[in-house]
Amino acid sequence: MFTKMIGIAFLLVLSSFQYAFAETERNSQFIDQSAWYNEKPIVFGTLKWATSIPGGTAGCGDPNDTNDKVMMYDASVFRRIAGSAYNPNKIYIYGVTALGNVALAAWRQTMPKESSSQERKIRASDTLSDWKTTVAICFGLRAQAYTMNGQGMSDVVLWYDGPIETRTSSPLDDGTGTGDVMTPVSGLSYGPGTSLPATDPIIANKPDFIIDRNRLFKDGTEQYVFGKSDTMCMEAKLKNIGQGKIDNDDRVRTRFLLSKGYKEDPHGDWIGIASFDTRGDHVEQGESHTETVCVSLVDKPYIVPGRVYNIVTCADRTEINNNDGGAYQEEHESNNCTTEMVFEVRGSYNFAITGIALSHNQPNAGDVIQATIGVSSTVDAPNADVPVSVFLSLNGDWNNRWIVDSFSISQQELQGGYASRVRNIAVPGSIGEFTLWVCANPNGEIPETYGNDNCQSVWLETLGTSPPQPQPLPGESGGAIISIIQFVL
Ligand SMILES: [Ca+2]
Ligand SMILES: [Ca+2]
Ligand SMILES: [Ca+2]
Repeated sequence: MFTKMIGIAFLLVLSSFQYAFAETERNSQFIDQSAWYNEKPIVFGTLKWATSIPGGTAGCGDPNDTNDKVMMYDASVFRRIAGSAYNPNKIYIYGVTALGNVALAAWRQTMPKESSSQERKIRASDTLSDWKTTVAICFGLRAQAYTMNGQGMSDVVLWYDGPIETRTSSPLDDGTGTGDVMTPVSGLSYGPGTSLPATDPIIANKPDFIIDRNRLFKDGTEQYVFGKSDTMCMEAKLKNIGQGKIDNDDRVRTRFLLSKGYKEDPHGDWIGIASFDTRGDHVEQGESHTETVCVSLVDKPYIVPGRVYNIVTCADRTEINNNDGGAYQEEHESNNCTTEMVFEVRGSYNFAITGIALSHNQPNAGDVIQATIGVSSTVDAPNADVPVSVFLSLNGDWNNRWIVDSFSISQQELQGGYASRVRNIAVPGSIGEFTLWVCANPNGEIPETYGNDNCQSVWLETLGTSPPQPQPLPGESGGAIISIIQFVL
């Protein structure tokens, strides 16, 4: 059965595309894999059910096929920032982490072979040259199986390799220095900070410390996307560009100062995340000294998954706040800090239905019964409300289920890792044996680390010959089913 379903999904992929493409230039429905290097814009994708995409086949063919998913990428970001220089052949796909690379390689194996080259290429359902393109790439049953239901796909990005006409600060930040962005739409602004020119008058023949370069690393690779469980390494290149020096045994302190969002916070809100000291004889006139400091993000309670942060690195920074020029007078004090080094800390989420208890397993046809539903949230606390859907089907036939209730559990309710709800469910008006399914995050809108625990089911039999009319409960109106009890353990 499973093999047959895979075959069907695969054929649908084949039949839903046009095969004409140019010989010399890449067809704008193909996306090649290529390594991303920093400061090129990237776009993250979202895994959705193919049938949840309005108005289209969404790249997996049959709109009635409820088993296929698609990865959605907002490729219009590239067009907007590249302006008239935009070239869809400059869009590439890349796994930004090892897990992403594995998922991408597995996913690629499910793509049809091109007859000319016997090469497997990533096909998108929409042409990349459109102005408002959201690219959908099929994620059929085989891809789901190969990638453990999409594990790692949140680390597969599209990136743009062409010249950029305009570059602005993030539209998500108002520039007031209090930006706290929950969900960045792209990695456009992630990357290292740079040194700033001096703005104060020179005091001659003093040392002049600057941070010539600062970068972030994970496992020895420069990067700006981390998981909460990662170790983040901060590198700074301290340089003395002045005519003077400090004593050999004296030490100059460099601090990494953390803010929320894309822009530095008011300096009173800065958090010193790390620092290092450098001996004077390592930064004599013209010399530089590079140091790397690593921190475990798990140990930093102020780092919350699902958010963007930035680090400003400052030389001769004895105090986190009110530094007053630090320990040493320099030719310039105004050039000691870098611009913002922006990075994202990704959350890892897993939701599961932990139990379903029905008030009656054998109600009369047409009755309203109560279902008590337990939902768990493990790994990181969710940064969005978690949708839950309740389905019924005849005799456990998942493919012919219908939805009877849906609701959300707020992220606040799930902070403690578990929430429970009692829902009123109107059972079918006909007599028969049914299965009641409850699924958390049923459309995969929040990428999860594990997808095989999201649904549970219970058996339900309707009895009787003359079904009573469902009685509205207090607060119920228009036939809507409402929650009557909610609590968090
Ligand atoms: Ca300086
Ligand atoms: Ca100073
Ligand atoms: Ca799950």
